[in-house]
Amino acid sequence: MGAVLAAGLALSGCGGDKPAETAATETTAPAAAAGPLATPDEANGATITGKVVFTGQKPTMPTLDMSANPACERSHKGTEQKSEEVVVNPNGTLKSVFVWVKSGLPSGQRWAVPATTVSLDQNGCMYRPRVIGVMTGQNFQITNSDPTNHNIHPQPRVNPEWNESQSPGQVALTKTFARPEVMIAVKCNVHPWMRAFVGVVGHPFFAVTGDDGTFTIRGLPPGTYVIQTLHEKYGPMEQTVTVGPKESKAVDFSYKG
Ligand SMILES: [Cu+2]
Repeated sequence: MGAVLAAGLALSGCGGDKPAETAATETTAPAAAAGPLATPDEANGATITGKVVFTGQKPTMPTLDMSANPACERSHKGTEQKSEEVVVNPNGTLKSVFVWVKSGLPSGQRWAVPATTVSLDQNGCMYRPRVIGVMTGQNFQITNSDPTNHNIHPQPRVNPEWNESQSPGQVALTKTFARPEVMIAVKCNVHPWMRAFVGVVGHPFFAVTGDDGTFTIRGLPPGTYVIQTLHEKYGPMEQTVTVGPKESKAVDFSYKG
């Protein structure tokens, strides 16, 4: 797919009447030199599943004080919004853990960017969800469901920093990050309690734990992989796992808190 795209660009750029120049452009194009883009092999690839267990004393999260912004406070209709820095699910697992293949993929392999757009909403003056994963170059879309202004301010170390405000009902912002970076913290300049995290990976093998604390990574080539989990408070954990074609293996992680 990448080679086709590169050839198309080379042809349109040269007008079609200079074949020698076209050929030279194709062979020097980085996309052509790096080989075709791969996609996860859902039919014959391996699957790594697991859950992230929390074994420690469940921490008490503070109630967020939204009184400085009545629109935010009203959106919770009198119920308390706790900090979501740590969310232990009812089944004893940990929510919002980023899980990714840290190493072990074939070196030099380039991966197609998933066509899906990842959503990050501002709702009740909270980022929903708190943690998202995107591949380098993959679109993610930021929406504002609140009747108040927000200011989205990612604080990357490797990618360029930006900061944009978004008013109620404003059209969604569509963004990408070009370079791998796990994780990028996102804050809101208006509401200091708002926090999100974006894991940017150079391939499509990542997941985020939800309300059941599980994750599934599908379509991996056979190989030996380092799987890393990352939690914003409890940090990283790693395990190594070897999978064959069509093989499915479970790898559970356990945070003590
Ligand atoms: Cu905000």
